[in-house]
Amino acid sequence: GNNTGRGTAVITRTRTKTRKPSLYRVLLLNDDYTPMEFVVHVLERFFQKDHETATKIMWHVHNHGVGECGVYTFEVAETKVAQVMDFARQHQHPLQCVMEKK
Ligand code: TYC
Repeated sequence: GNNTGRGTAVITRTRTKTRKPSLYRVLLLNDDYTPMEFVVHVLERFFQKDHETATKIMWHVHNHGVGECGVYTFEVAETKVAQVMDFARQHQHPLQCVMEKK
């Protein structure tokens, strides 16, 4: 409210510092060389997908060129991208993982 009832104006705080964090989509990109099983493993390991969901996402990326692994706040999305890129490089696969603001 804005008034106590005796003509005394009172400023009430309508928002105390809470702000919805921006969200980022983490995407996998298709390529011709990364093995399908490796992509499924990445989705299970870094994005907590079950085997069936991971397989569906992998086929979606394979068929459409790009697909969503998950939606996260900036720092979490950044970490996922770095982890996937490191893991792919360690295994010498050209798999690309990127993030985009929703
Ligand atoms: N196109 C790859 C193949 O045929 C499989 C693949 C799927 C690669 C998804 C990357 O993000 C990817 N082996």
